[in-house]
Amino acid sequence: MVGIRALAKIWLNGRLVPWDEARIHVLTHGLHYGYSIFEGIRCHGTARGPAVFRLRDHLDRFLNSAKIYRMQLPYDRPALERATLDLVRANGIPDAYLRPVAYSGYGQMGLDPTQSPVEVAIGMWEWGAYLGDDGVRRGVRATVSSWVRIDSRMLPPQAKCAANYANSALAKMEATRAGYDEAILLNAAGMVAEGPGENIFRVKNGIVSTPPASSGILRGVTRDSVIRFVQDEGLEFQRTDFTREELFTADELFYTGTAAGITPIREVDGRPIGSGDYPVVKRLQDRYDVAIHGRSERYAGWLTYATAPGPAA
Ligand code: PPE
Repeated sequence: MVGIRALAKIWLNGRLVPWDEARIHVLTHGLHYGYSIFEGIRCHGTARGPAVFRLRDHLDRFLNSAKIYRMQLPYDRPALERATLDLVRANGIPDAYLRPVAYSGYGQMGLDPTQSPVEVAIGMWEWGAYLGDDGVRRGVRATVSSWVRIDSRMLPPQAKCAANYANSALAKMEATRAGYDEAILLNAAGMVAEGPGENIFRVKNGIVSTPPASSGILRGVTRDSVIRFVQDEGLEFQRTDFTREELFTADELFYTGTAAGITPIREVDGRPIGSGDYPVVKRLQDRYDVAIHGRSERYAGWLTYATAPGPAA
């Protein structure tokens, strides 16, 4: 089952290579021990050509993930920015998902990853809404997972490390096998943390809230954008923990993420959320749409255009 359509190129260790040639050895160290960090970034068609959304912020998080894991990346942020834009241009697809990944490569086995070379790649493919277009419009059905979100005493949740996603995959499979669309994970203190691949927000009596970074979440770039949209909409915002029962009693709940965009949650464990229409979510979705497609000066600083720079004026 191949879910992704091959594009022309992948960026691998400093070069654009044909899609089918971006291969690795089965004894790649990171494959065995999860020592791999990654990012998820989107690029969208705009009136000025493809634009990558918040490229710098994603790459900063990538570099921070590397730092946390003592991974020496052979490329700095400007080099990774150039590589990303080269890849977008080479593939000629305006709307796509970009996946920078760095991992301990083929060299040594055993737990110390620093004995193997660090490999860096950027993949790109067309990826629709993570939880479906219908989910974005009508909301998804969520369940509170029996799996507890990892916390920073076990694995640093703010490093986007492949190992964290074993926890996410368990929660995701549990949810979908039980007939739900997505999971909600609580942290070790029993408070709401996030989805397996999304942050979560709650709206109650006009106040929008989301768990703080200290609740053991990935500090999402979309979460950060949404906080700005909430403020620009003149809505009250709080970074605060909430409990499972506060999910049930919310007026609106929604997931945010690069893959998921802004996706409302229509039901949690069989309890319908709010009235079933999403007035706040819709306002935030509209702002997000305007921002990613370069239709507002207000958010112009978040876009990096992939079009080749013109001749100096
Ligand atoms: N929490 C987790 C655990 C997470 O993986 C993501 C992104 C977020 C929150 C939202 O972060 P941000 O994308 O910066 O707003 N999940 C990525 C990977 C999804 C996948 O299945 O692969 C993503 O959305 O790109």
